[in-house]
Amino acid sequence: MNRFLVRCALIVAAFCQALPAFADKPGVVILATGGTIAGAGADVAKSATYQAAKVPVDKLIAGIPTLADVARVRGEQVFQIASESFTNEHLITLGKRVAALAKQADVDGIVVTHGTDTLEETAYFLNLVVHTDKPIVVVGSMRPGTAMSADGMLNLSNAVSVAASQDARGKGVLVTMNDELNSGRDVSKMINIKTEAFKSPWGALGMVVEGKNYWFRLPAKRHTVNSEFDIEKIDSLAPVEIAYGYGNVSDTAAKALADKGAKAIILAGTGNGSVAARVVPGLRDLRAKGVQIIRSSHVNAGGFVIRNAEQPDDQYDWVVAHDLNPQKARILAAVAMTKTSDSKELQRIFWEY
Ligand code: DAS
Repeated sequence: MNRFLVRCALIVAAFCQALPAFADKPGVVILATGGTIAGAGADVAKSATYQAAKVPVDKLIAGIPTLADVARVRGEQVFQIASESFTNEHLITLGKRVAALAKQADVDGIVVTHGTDTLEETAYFLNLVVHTDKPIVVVGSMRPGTAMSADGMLNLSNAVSVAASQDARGKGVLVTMNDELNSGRDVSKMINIKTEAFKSPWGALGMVVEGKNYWFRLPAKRHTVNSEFDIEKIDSLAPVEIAYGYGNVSDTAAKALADKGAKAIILAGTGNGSVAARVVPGLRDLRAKGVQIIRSSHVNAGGFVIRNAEQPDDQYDWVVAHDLNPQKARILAAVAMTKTSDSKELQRIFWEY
């Protein structure tokens, strides 16, 4: 009997000895949604041929034992989909879960694992609607974990260390890919085949190297706790669609989207967000019927669309998306139009966010 009691005492002592270290560590929740970071392929030599959204979150966590050195980590499988299949409803569900977790005292940071195709949209959406200064880090990977030189393990490890860090608080939603710290507002996927796929037109905020954050700049636009939009008061997003601009374009797509109920059309325009002269009358008809027309640019490194440059926006009562690419402009318009349909208010919002 004595030997049994001694063994119990030793176990309790060991647990108490380890407890402060474990209890002292920040709490990080990983919300998994799918994508390549959860992808699996049949061949270690295949980094582009695989199936996304296969590996469950607990397996992702188990695959990186060192996470426990940084934080008390637990996972939730919110979705298991390729991110090209995200919908507005997915955004709302995810946003509400992030906001609820951010309120919990035992949660110090949140990581969202996500496909890379629409990662930039989700990151921007969370940046706009989740009221917390705790780190929220969105992360994906360009290669599945089954491939040589897979990038997901380090990307996820970096995301957890950033989410667990004090100095990442109050910087808005962050994206950690390829050792960089990018703003969820600015970053977008610039190419679909390199591990260095994500770039911010105005530069990364910093780097994360061996678990340490190195900051070089801070976000300038409103986000998270300074946002006028709150996911707790949003149950659906306004229907906003995108019409692509190119040589020989007509107003067919914009009109068809409006006929299907779009409350705003984002013009993925050429160059300065330019609009072909033959398309303007049809767009002005849509504006007269109450549809918002928002000019963005589909130039690759990010547009810079300002009012009344090549289009008389004041005369047409159109809005400009400034430096937001079309897919991010859609997110902002879809959120903003849950509160206003006034074009001047929308323009203020596009300047501020
Ligand atoms: N289909 C892509 C996606 O889920 C895979 C990826 O790159 O994550 O976004």
